[in-house]
Amino acid sequence: MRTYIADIKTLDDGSDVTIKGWVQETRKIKNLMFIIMRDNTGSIQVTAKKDSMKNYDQLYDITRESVISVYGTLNKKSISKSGMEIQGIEIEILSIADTPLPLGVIDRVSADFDTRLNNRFLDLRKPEHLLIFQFESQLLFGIREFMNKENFIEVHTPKIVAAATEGGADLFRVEYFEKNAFLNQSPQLYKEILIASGFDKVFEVGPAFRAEKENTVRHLNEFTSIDMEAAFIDDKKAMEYLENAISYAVNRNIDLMHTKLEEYGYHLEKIETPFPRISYEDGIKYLNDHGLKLNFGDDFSPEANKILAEKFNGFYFITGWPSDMRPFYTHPDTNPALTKSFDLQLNDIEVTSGAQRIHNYKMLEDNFMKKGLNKNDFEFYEKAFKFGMPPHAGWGLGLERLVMNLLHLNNVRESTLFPRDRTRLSP
Ligand code: AMO
Repeated sequence: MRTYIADIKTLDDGSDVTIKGWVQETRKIKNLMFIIMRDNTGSIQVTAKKDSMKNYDQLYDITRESVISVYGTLNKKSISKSGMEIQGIEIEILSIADTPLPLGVIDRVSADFDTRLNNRFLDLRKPEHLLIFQFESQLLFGIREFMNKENFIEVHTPKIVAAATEGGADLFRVEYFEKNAFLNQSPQLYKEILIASGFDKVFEVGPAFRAEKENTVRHLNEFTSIDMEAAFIDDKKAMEYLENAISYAVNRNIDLMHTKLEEYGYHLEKIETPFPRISYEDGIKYLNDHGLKLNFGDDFSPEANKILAEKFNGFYFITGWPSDMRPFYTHPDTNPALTKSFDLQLNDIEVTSGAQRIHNYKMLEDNFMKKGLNKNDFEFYEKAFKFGMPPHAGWGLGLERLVMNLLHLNNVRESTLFPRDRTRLSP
């Protein structure tokens, strides 16, 4: 029976245990060796004595990052750092690591990012990097739990599609037998079709593809989008679902993982709702009062977002974006120059976009015209609006950006296992 290293502390002194993992470091004194061994829950010292171990000579030459299985006795009165060690009885070598390692797992000096990503399997063995993805996994579990309690149906929509969702320029083309197809930029059109299908409340967690040429610390060409769409709600209710889902999941993660996060230098504070809201127009005014020169219709530059981040310090919504700045499916406000839309920012980075959508067929047709889109390209989508489409609203939340910001990482690639960016397609 295997014991995980983190669980060893719950066992009694003198218990027999079997642990499995990687050789992190060795120290040798001829007839005695100390192995610091690591699994994905922690590390512990193992002692091996020549006179009691058949394969001691092989073990003596073991390389860092080799994989072993240790059967031994727990000593809780050890003078090692953790006050515990395993006195090895049998140590099986399962896999020998080559030397030199392309990347050190416990080296203090950090390698450059490209070397790390080229050897991502080793980079991810670092406990502080593994923790990012343990955090992400739990966060997603919390969001799913919240959505489930709210009666959302989790769905999976196609990723090979026939139409651009979020604008024609940023599409990856794929050959689809005799036809041209694209990798989907967002499940937008499909989640709306499911509203016409009477699903009422849907959410999806899946990949989204953007052929954006930007090479910044917040852009990926493939990211994970958490999307939701619900019938008979407006933009305000969609914002409530969003802030409640995020605060539920983040606060749950803090309860679960606080000690471990602090141990590795990730500081998080519990989140309170409602998040502050500022309208686009008030945002422009505020920024102009703080030295910028912005006009109605201008996007918020990174500098503008920094100024707003200082004001709000955490999550905040920017609501009521101009129609010209939002996609064709966005519902106009009473003033048709504005929309019933919002972005959720975390500090100076956008993590979510959302809106109430157009549900009136005629209004949708007009908007295709206004935005210069060919309605024939959207026939499969538009059809769903002709035969009974409820009012609806929703949002799309970028998982990697959310995790990056929550953990104060300085690059979205840190919260992506195998990032796809302008120059990287491998591993
Ligand atoms: P939008 O295009 O704003 O909206 O995307 C929603 C969220 O997805 C994340 N995101 C990205 N993350 C990493 N790299 C990228 N290149 C990237 N592009 C987007 C961001 C962003 O806030 N259909 C709408 C959503 C909706 O209205 O439901 C949409 O896709 O966190």
